[in-house]
Amino acid sequence: MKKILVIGATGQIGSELTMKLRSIYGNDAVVCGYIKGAEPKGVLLESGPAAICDVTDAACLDAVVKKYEIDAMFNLAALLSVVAEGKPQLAWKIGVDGLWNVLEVARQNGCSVFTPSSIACFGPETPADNTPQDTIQRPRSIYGVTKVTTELLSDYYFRKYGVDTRSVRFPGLISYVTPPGGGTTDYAVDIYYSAVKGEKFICPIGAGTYMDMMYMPDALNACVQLMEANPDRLIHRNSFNIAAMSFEPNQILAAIQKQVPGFEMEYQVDALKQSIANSWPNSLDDSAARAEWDWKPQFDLDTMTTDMLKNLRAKLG
Ligand code: VAH
Repeated sequence: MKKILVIGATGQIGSELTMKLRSIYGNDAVVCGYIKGAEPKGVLLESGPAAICDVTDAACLDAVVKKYEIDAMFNLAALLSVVAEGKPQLAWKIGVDGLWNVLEVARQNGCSVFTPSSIACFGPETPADNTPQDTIQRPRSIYGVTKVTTELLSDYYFRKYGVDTRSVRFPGLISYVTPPGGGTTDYAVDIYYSAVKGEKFICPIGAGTYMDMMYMPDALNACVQLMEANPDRLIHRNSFNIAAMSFEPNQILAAIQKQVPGFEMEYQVDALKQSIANSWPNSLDDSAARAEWDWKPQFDLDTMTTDMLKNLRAKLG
């Protein structure tokens, strides 16, 4: 990768991925792609080039790719699971129609493409524990439906046109930098904010509900490592299971209480979030990613908790 476009660069993943890519490839090598109303600010704006880049506008996308001589695109444009349930057609328009534009522009301009999938691509018929790399995918959420389509369309463009498409199935991502935007796993970020603010946390996900989670630094490493992997080693492409930890709300509460004595939580289950979470796996088998491109997470629940609390205390003063 020499000249990179991050589409959705001001979102939860994009804002940190853009800065990580700039630290590796150089500030001017990474273009921050954004849409009106979600303009970059601060260091994201000041540290390198930025361009309006709406995945639903193929001509706009093509012009940006040509202007900056882009050879790799990270397509992070999507509505997350809870928001998507309220706007299913928009979720499809951004997630799938938008992907068609990204893949066509990539085909015409010789770009590689990373479009993340999610554990949301699985459904209740999928084996829930140690979910296999290759297994049934019958998601119940529209977000999951767009993610399965993302995987199939990205593999199609690789097989039919030779477009270098790669991706991972992200679990819930936890970060102190940019708050999450409307996902089922957002509780695992919000709980840290409550702990640092000294507030009781109201948990919308029921006790005993396991979901795969990952600290953002590991997720960002996965993006770069996979896109830099030797293509001859790749048996899979779209999309790799990756895993770091799996926990239920009482376990993240206990991990925080070890460092914030007296921190309390109360359950007020959100029916929509709970129904989505119930349809997702409890844990994933990520042996294919480990074998094909040496995936290995660095953070577990305790080390993530230490780092989250330290950085949130600094951020929130
Ligand atoms: C969501 N954070 O909750 C996203 C993610 C696996 C979860 O895709 O919708």
